[in-house]
Amino acid sequence: MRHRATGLALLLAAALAATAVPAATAGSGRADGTDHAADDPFTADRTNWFRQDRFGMFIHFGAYSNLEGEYKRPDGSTCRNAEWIKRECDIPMDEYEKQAQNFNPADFDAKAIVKAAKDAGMRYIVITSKHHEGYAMWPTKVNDWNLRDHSSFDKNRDILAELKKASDDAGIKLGFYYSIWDWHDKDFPDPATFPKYEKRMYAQLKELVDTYDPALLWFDGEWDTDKPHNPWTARDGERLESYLRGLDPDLVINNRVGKRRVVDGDYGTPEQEIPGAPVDGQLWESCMTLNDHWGYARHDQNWKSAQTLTRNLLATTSRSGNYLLNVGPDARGRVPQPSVDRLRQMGDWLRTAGQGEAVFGARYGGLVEEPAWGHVSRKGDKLYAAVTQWPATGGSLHLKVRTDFEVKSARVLGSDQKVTVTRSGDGYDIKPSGAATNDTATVVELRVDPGPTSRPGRGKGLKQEIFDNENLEGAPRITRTDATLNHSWKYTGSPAASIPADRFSIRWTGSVEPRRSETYTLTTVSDDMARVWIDGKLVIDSWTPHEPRLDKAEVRLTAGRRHSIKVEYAERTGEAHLKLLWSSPGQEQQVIPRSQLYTR
Ligand code: FHN
Repeated sequence: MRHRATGLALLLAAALAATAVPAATAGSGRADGTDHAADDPFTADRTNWFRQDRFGMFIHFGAYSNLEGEYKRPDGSTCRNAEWIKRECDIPMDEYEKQAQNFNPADFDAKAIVKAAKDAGMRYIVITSKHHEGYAMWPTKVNDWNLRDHSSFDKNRDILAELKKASDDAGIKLGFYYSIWDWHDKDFPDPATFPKYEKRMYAQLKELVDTYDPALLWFDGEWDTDKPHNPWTARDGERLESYLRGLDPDLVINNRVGKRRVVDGDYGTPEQEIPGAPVDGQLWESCMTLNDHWGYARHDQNWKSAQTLTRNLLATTSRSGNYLLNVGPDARGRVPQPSVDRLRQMGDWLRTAGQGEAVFGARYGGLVEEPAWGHVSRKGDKLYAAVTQWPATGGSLHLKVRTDFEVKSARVLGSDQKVTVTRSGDGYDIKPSGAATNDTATVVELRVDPGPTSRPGRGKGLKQEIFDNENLEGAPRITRTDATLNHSWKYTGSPAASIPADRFSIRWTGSVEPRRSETYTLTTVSDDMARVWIDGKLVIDSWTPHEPRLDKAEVRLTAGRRHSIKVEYAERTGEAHLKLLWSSPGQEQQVIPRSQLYTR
């Protein structure tokens, strides 16, 4: 846990941070030997809360909220939008600033908001600290375009501090959304002056980290766009991510810190959609609105039903994702009652008969294919089949297996009805004897024996040979043991101080020992080139130079047996990344751990 700056320390920190010079503007020197892959987000203690909590509240709240989704143009016409209203309704900046001067969210009640989140079963909150409009929702020292200095709000209040205290008191994690894209800062659009904006952005982020100790930073506004032009690059993202990890190594950071790619940050951020299967190569979180707008829009009463929202949460969990569901407080800071009502209904379902076990701490079912009649998540030796289409009387539910496992027992949460489970064709038939318990999803809990998993190995890693050329030519410059293939050298890093950031190559050799006998999916995340052999067979061939990308192969492995492995990698110029992950029906996705890798 980080210390929290107060008073004078905060002022000093802001002054120091304002002079913080992002590495790039300090010269283009290469930091050879730097590897930005601090850990494996799939297994790191740092990300454990994120992988267990599954369900969070997004809050879009800013000066745009003061307009409540509607702007009357001088010609008398009405323009509707929410957090994009300034841009989409072409509101002149001076007029936008004038309306913000009247902003007074006096009814913002952090305790009530945190209660609404808890009532929903939400475990973390992410609030917009600064959206594209550039308006800071905390008393930043960096400029006066903020809720303290430019509003009619009580100048003794700090809503982020109020939310931080309420969240801490309730045992809920707090994160901040921060938009890189800034419509207000005059230095933003021009690449020549962008570094001045960047310094201010770094200073603001340091204020947020030092003052409120957030668990997570949710970046946005990273994409190539105009009006105003957005100069942000992947290299800018590398610098920012590195700076933030230096401020707080515990931070969880999303992939929009860079350019929303599999190599940026800790997790992917699909928006208004739920991926149809587990996402390869990165953790992920789907963010979604309750109606059709992120910011408050008085006219938008198109609320999703609690049934839909709860089923979305079940779908997300069953694919090892998180669900970040948004509320947009109005001009007075109040969360709309239809939002509060739906969130409470979701929480009621989660609290009933232990149905929340299918979500909290649960993940991709793995052992079975996802059925058409619902979603299957796994937690230890339990599978939770959340049934959204209950069978007709006498009917059964079929589960297609992905590996051999045994069902030891089955029960319906919240009902004492008998459930029979029988082997049938390519899987199991689940036959309940009674009715569904509710109209959202009835959960059948299956206690399973997932089959033999051998003890962790005693491996120390693979033999690694590093060449100071891109063709694996000549004698290796460095030969050593590499514990895991989990590397993000990015633009400025390299495998060792003696190896330049460009034009190097690596060969890893040895053996890999699986803990289960089943079909494994090997996944590489690479830039520029990579290829993998297992037992002498080329299974991944991505030997054409490429941007960061994923490649996968399925290989049958036998528990306890050491399968020979060879991995080759080459970096030409630009970014450099190489990760090797595996997953199987009984093994959740992770960077292949050191214990299962041997130098011979
Ligand atoms: O432009 C923003 C939008 O206003 C909202 O904040 C969403 C939420 O993730 N993100 C951007 C659109 O992708």
